[in-house]
Amino acid sequence: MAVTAPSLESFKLDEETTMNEKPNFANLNVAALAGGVGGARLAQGLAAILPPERLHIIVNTGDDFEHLGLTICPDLDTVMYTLSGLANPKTGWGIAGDTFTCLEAIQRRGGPGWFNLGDRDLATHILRTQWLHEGQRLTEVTARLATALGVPCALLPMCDTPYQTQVITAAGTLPFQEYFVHQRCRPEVRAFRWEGADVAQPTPEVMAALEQADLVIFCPSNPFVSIAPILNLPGVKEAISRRASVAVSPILGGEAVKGPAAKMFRELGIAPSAVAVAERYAGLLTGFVLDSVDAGLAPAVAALGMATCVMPTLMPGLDERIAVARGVLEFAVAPR
Ligand code: FO1
Repeated sequence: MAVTAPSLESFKLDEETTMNEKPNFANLNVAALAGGVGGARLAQGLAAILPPERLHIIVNTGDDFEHLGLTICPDLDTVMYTLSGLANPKTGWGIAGDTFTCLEAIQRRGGPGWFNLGDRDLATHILRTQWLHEGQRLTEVTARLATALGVPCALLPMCDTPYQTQVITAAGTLPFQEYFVHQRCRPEVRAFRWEGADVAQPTPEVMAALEQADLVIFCPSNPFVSIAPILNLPGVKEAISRRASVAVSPILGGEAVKGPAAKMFRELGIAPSAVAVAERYAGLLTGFVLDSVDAGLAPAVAALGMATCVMPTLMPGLDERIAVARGVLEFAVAPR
C-alpha cells in the first residue's frame, strides 16, 4: 500500500548548505513523540542538534498515577531529567546520585516502598501536585519544572487530563505502574485500555506543535503503551498523516532495548520484530529506521509503503544519541 503522505522533498536545506556538507537543520520544525527511556535518549540527541524553538517533544502521560497523594508523571520526568542532564544513567529514570531517606522513613512507618522515589525526585512530585491542586494545567506545570531545570526545548504532555493505561492481564486489570514496577511486567498481557479516554483531548500546544512540524519523529518507545496513547488522541493521526513522519524501531533483533515491548508482542500473538512495529504504524509513516542488526528486514518494511533507513540505533551515551538523531534527520530530509 503506497503511502502518499508528503515527503520532505519540498524542504529546502539552509541556503549556505551544499549537499556535500552535513546538512544543517536550523529551520526544520520537528515534533517528537516520546515515552520513557528510549524516547528520552533520542529526544536528547535532537535537542543537541535543533534550535530549541524548533523542537517540541510530545510525551506520553499514560504511565502517570497518584502515589502517596502525589501526581507522578514518569515519562515526562524521564525526558525532563535526561534533557537537563540530571537523569540516573544506569536506570534511565530518577535523578543521578539521588538519596532515598524519605522513602526509607515511609517504609519504617509502614508505607509502600515498591515505587522508588528519591529525595530530589520528590521535589518534582510535590511541586507538580501543589501546582495542579492550585488549578494549573499539567502543560503549564511541566513548562515551569522543565524551564527551572534548564530543559532547552518545549516538553509537552500529550493531554492535560488523566488518561491512564490499564494493562489487562491473565491476573486481572492492573494500573500501568502496578504492572510495570510492582509486578515487574510478569503478568501475561491480553489487552490495554485507557481510563479517561472518553474525555481526553490533545492539548492545544500539542496540536500546534503537530500543525507547525515539517517532520514528526516517533522515538524508539513502546508502541503499545507509549506511542499508541498519543496517536489515539482525537485528531493526532490526522495531523501526522498530513506531514512527513519517521519512526525509529524500539525492537532490535526481535528484542526490546529496554522494557516489556517484545514480551507484549509475544503475549499478543505477534512475533516481535522491527517489521511488526512498522505494521502498527503502516499508513501513517513516510519513513522507518531499523537498526543495522535488522538490515535484512528493510524490504519487508518498504513493502508497507514507507522509505527505510538502516543504521546503528543504540544510544548508550550522548555521542550516540546525537549521531542517531542526526542520522534520522538526514534520512528524513534526503530527497527521494
Ligand atoms: N521503574 C522501576 O522499574 N522501578 C521503580 O522503582 C521506578 C520508580 C520511578 C520513580 C519515578 C519515575 O519517574 C520513574 C520510575 N520508574 C521506576 C520508571 C517508570 O516506572 C517507567 O520509566 C515508566 O513508567 C515506563 O517508561
